[in-house]
Amino acid sequence: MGVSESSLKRWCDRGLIPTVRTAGGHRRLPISGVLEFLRESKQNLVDPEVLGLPATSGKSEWVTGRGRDVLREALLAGDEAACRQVIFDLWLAGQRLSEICDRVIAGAFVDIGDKWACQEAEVYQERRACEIVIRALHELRSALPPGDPQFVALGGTAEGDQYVIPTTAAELVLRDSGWQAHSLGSSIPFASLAVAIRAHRPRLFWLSVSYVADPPRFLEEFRVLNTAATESGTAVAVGGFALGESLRQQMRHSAFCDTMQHLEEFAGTLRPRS
Ligand code: B12
Repeated sequence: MGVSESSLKRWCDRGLIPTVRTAGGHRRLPISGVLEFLRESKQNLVDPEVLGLPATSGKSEWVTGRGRDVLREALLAGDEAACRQVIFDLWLAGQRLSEICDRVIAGAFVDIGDKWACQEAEVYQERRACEIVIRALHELRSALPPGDPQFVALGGTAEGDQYVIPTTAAELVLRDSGWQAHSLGSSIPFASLAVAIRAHRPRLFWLSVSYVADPPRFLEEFRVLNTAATESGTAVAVGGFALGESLRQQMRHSAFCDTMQHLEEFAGTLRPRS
């Protein structure tokens, strides 16, 4: 952080940074607590590598709009360090993860998808971009606290839907709100999702829907999931760009959310933020 040892000790002793004392009396600082402090106090992280984080530009004045453009160009160029830098800079500057996912990451991918459709981007560039973002999201995950075991959330995508980024984003956004959230992954049969709900009885289940091959079959199988959720006292949130108006109208569910920010708000009604 580039501050003196005495300032750091003072902040620890005032409880601003969570501290664990070792048997020998040394202060030990969990990384998630240090990061939370940095985000709230708007302190700059001078040397992120010390915390095992990607190098940041040191800029805390990033705005999400510019972040989308910078991320898109870095993703297309395959510049992984620059991609991680944008995402981490925004996060350390105190942006909600939901906003980073909705406005920066999803925005950059809309642009990449459009370029692909216009043959201005190669398939390999799109696939590489997915790999890079997934790695960055996993890296962020390890920097977040594990979440409240009283509030477990599970989610994923249904069979045939190969999209990994949105379900990974939902996991992170819920973790950022204090949930113990786990993405089960992509392309999972509805029957198996129902088994997971019955086995773990989560408070919340999210289904991310980016691809539906056969809408009538999707609707029929979704009922299996819904029955398991009702019996387990699980709220269901569905979202994703493949859920058009007509599909939505035929789905009985607890909440339809368009964005990660909506998911965060809905989750907040089940678990008010302390
Ligand atoms: C990456 C990608 C792929 C990759 C995914 C790889 C992976 N491992 O994840 C792969 C290669 C699998 C793929 C395949 C296909 N793709 Co594709 N793909 C994309 C791309 C470029 C990005 C999608 C993405 O991950 N975005 C990032 C996430 C974070 O954003 P998001 O999905 O929009 O999610 C946001 C919201 O929808 C919402 N949300 C999403 N889920 C949920 C869930 C909940 C609970 C909540 C609350 C909110 C929420 O919040 C998110 C954040 O804001 C899009 C372009 C685009 N416009 O999005 C095309 C795009 C979606 N693909 C498209 C197509 C055509 C296909 C294929 C049919 C191509 C083909 N002919 O094979 C296949 C179908 C695959 C399948 N069976 O699933 C078209 C769809 C056109 C349409 N409207 O139908 C697009 C729009 C490209 C284009 N411009 O034409 N694709």
